Amino acid sequence: MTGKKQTLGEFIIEHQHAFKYSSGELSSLLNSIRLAAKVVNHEVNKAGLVDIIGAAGDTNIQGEDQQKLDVYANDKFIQTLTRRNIVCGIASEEEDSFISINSNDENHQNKYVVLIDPLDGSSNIDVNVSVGTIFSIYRRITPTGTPVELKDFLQKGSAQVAAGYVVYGTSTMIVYTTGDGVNGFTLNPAIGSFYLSHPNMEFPEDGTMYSVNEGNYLDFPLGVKKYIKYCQEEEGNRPYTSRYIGSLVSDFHRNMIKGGIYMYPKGSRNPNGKLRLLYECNPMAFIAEQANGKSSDGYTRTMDVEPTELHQRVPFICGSKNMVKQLEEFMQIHG
Ligand code: AHM
Ligand code: MG
Repeated sequence: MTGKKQTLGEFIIEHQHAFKYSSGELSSLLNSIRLAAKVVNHEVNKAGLVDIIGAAGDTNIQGEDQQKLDVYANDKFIQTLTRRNIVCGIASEEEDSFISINSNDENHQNKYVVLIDPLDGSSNIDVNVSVGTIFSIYRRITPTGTPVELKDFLQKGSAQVAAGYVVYGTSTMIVYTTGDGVNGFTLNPAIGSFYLSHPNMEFPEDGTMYSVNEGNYLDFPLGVKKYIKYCQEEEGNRPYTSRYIGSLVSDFHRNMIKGGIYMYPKGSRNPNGKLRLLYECNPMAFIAEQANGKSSDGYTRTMDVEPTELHQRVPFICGSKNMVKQLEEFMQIHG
C-alpha cells in the first residue's frame, strides 16, 4: 500500500456532502462503526491465542449457540454506537428485540437506526477462517422526539441509507455504500488506519464461481438443483468453480471481486432459507446492487421484501447479474 492512499476517515469527510440528508450524523455513525471494527478486529486476531473462543453458554434468539467472540463483538458495536449518542436505535442478530437509545438523548433527536450482525460466520472462528460484521442503516420513520418503534426497523431494504461489511480475513477490510457506489478500505495494522484500496467495486456481469452448501442439495427446490447441474455441465465457460467458505461476507466479497453467485435457498429444514433479511440479506443486497450485481429470493428483489419481524429469514441469491438472472429463470420454469 502506498503512503498516498486516502484513509477511510478522509473519505467519509470528503463524501459527506453527497449524503441525501447531510448533517454530519451519518459520517459520525460510519466513523463509530470504523472504530468498533478496529476493536473487534484486534480481538478476532487474538482468537487463536487467548481463551476467548468457544461457546459462551448462551443461546441466541435463533436457538443457536453463541460463541464468545459473538458476544464480544455484539457488546462492542452496541457500546460504541450507544456511548457516542448518534443513533436512536439498534437491532442486532444477537439480541431478542431492538434497543431504544435514549440515555444521552432525552429528546430523541437522533435520526438513524442501525441493524447489525456483529460477527457473521462465527462457526468459522475456531478453525481460523474469515468472519465478518454486517451493518445496515436507515432513517427512522417515526418522528424524532419520541422513542423508536419496531416499525423503524421493519423497513424495506430499498429504504437503506447505507450498508456495509467488515471482513476479518487475510487483511481486514471495510466495504460500504451510501447509495453512491461501493468502496473498500483495507486496514494497515501497523498504523491502525483503513486505506482506500478498492475504489468503485463492481461485480463482473458474468462469473464462473458458485457458492452454495451442496450438502443440502437434496433439500433444494428443483430450479436450484437444475441450476447447480447447469453450473457443473461442460459447455462454453462451464463447469463453473465451486467455492463455499460458509461465511457470507467472505463468499460475497470473493464473488464481487472475481464474479460469482451465492445461494442460500429454502429447503424443508429451512423453509425460508437460513439468512436473516434485516441483518444479512438487505445490507448485502444494497451493496450488490450498488456494485452492479443483483439479489433476490429467486422471484422477488430482496430489497422489495416487506419485513414483518426482526429476525425474519428469506431465501437469498446474490451475485453477478447474469448468473442471478439465469438462476431466476431456472426457478421460474421448475420452481
Ligand atoms: P450465522 O449468522 O449464524 O453465522 O449464520 C450465517 C452464516 C453465513 O455467514 C453463511 O453463509 C451461512 O451461515 C452458512 O450456513 P451453512 O453452514 O448452513 O452452510
Ligand atoms: Mg449471521
